[in-house]
Amino acid sequence: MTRSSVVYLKLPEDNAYIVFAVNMSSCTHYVMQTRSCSEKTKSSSRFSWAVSPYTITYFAVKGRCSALKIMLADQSQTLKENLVTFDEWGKGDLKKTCVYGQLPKFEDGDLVLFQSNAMLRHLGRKHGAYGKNDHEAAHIDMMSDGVEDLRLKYIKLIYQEYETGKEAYIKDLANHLSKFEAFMAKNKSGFLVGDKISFADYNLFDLLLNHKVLCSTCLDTFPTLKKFVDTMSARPKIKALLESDDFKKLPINGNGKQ
Ligand code: GTB
Repeated sequence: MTRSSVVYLKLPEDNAYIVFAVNMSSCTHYVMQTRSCSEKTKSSSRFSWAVSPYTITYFAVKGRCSALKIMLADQSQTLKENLVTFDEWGKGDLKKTCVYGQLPKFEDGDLVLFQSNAMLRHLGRKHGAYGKNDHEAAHIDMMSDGVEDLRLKYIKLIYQEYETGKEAYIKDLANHLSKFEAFMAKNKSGFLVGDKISFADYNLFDLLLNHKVLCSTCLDTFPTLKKFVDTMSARPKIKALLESDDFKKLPINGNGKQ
C-alpha cells in the first residue's frame, strides 16, 4: 500500500460500497464517497460521522469563511477550526507561512489552500456544486466573481469608510443587487445556475445575509433574492449552522462594524 490509498468497503445492504481514502503516514482516513455497484456516485451524507478532512485556520470572525462554512454544513461535512488571535498573528510566524501573508488557510489532507474563493471552487468541484457541464461551470464562475466584486466594495465600506460612506453605499446597493436578481429570476430553479445548488449560491447567500444586517430592507424590492435567502435559510443543515452558538457568536467583521 502506498502512502495514500483508496480502499473500497463493500456494504451488504443496498448494493453499495464506501470509498475510503487512507493516509498511511498520518494514520487518518475519511470517506470520500459512496457508490452503488452501478458506479453511480451518491451523496455521502449518510456517513457524516466520518473524520473530516477539512481544517480552516482563521480569525474569530465570520468574514471570509462564512460562505465556506455554510457550504460545508449543507453538504454534511464537518470542519475543524483553528482560531487565531490577533496577538498570535502579530508575532508574524504564521503570516510568514501563508502564501499571500493572509488568512484564511484551508487544509484538505495534504492540500493547503489560501484565497477563500479558491477554497469555494475546490469544494464545489469535490461536492458536486460546480454545475453539470462546462457551460454551467462558466456561469457559476461568472456569478461568483460578481459576488466577489460586491464583497470587495462591502469590505471597503466596513473597514475604510463606514462612517462617511454608508448612506451612499446603501443608495447604490440596488444597482448591484438588481444584477443578481435578474440573472436568478431568469433561471427559474431558485438557484443562480442550472437546477442544483452551487458554490456561487452559498457565496451569494452569505453576502446577502451580511447586507441584510447592514440594511434590513435591502431585499424588499428583489422578490427572487428575498425568496432565495428565505429558502436557503430554511435548508435544515444551514438553519442549524446559522442558529448554532459557535456560528452566532462570531462577529461578521473584525472591527465591530456591520
Ligand atoms: N483574497 C483573500 C481571501 O479571499 O482569502 C483575502 C484574505 C484577507 O483579506 N485576509 C485578511 C488577513 O489575513 C483577513 S480577512 N488580514 C491580516 C493581514 O493581512 O495581516 C478580513 C479581516 C480583517 C480584519 C479582521 N479582524 O480585525 O478581525 C478579520 C478579518
